[in-house]
Amino acid sequence: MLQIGIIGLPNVGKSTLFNALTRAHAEVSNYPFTTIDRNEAIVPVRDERLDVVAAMFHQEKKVPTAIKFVDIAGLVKGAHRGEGLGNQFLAHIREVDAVLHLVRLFQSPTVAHVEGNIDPVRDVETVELELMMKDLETVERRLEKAQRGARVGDKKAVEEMEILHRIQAHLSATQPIRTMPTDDAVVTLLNELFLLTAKPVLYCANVSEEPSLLEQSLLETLEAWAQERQAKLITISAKIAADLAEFEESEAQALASELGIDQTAWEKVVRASYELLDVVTFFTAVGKEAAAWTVPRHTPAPKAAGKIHSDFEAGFIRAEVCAFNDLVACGSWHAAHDKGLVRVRGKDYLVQDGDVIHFRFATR
Ligand SMILES: Nc1nc2c(ncn2[C@@H]2O[C@H](COP(=O)(O)OP(=O)(O)OP(=O)(O)O)[C@@H](O)[C@H]2O)c(=O)[nH]1
Ligand SMILES: [Mg+2]
Repeated sequence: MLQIGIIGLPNVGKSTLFNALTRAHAEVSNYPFTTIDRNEAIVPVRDERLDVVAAMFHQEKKVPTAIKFVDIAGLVKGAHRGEGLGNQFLAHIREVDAVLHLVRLFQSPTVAHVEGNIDPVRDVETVELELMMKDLETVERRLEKAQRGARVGDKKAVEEMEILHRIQAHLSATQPIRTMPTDDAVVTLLNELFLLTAKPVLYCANVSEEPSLLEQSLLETLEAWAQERQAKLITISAKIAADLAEFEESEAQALASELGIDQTAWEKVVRASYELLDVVTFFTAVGKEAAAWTVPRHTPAPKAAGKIHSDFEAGFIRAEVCAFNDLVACGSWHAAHDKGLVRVRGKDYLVQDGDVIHFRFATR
């Protein structure tokens, strides 16, 4: 399951957004460090294609894919040294697949800003710097270990030191790891280090219901900042989203369109996260169950089958695949089959978004 961690300075609306996305009821208040322990919630991803697949195969049960959101405690300057809530919770960031970095733009006299005023670029850089400092610490600790190895003639340790120095230099130049040029050796080591700034990031500006001119210009500055870094940035109003989440889904949708909101915060976040993580969705229809699955783009068919059951991967024989659009155009699997649109694919086939797949496998 995809895990997305919401990070940012205290009081920027992380728990508000978390509640809006998950319809959970995490504590929200106008003082910093309201969230101490992380909040977690799993939310199914609505995908109309799953409804179509289920109807086509007359399945009663629909199993959507899901995303786990984690609302993490606010980070302040000095967090890597234990300022604020200490640095324990930085570990929560290690466990997620992607980070949603929430930045405050909304103005409110009743909600204090830890730095005294609203300055989104300064704020993202403050948080990012803390994560880089923490990563530097992790790298330096590993470097000490490698140095001890190198001293006693361990050749692998010498090679590792060279790579660690490269990683260290990158961080020291205040560059997050996600922007580092990598080769196989770097990737192997990075996989062991679980660095915080290696995570893909979605920046999310939390804007006012009615932004002032000042706020709009601050947003433009942040947009330029993100663009320079080829980073993804979306804008939402956590407050509106949370208010809407208090209503039943259909009511919320009606209200959203009345307010002229064409895409809800949920839709924006999910779409942007899928793009960021470069994942695709495929469908299966077996027995009484239609299911949607999320895998990284270019996942080979046996590995995708393994998402369903490890036996499927081990015993993989072939995949019978029909593109969702072809299936809809033909009206049934049978008709698609007659038209040659159900294709038999082998173990090298890379799963595409929207594939409807019937796996054939041998049981042992
Ligand atoms: N006007 C306005 N207020 C907001 C918005 N989002 C959050 N708030 C308010 O800001 C305050 C802080 O919100 P939280 O969601 O608790 O913030 P947080 O980032 O989780 O804070 P910590 O857990 O302390 O790190 C609350 O009083 C919210 O009602 C927004 O979009 N607009
Ligand atoms: Mg909170």
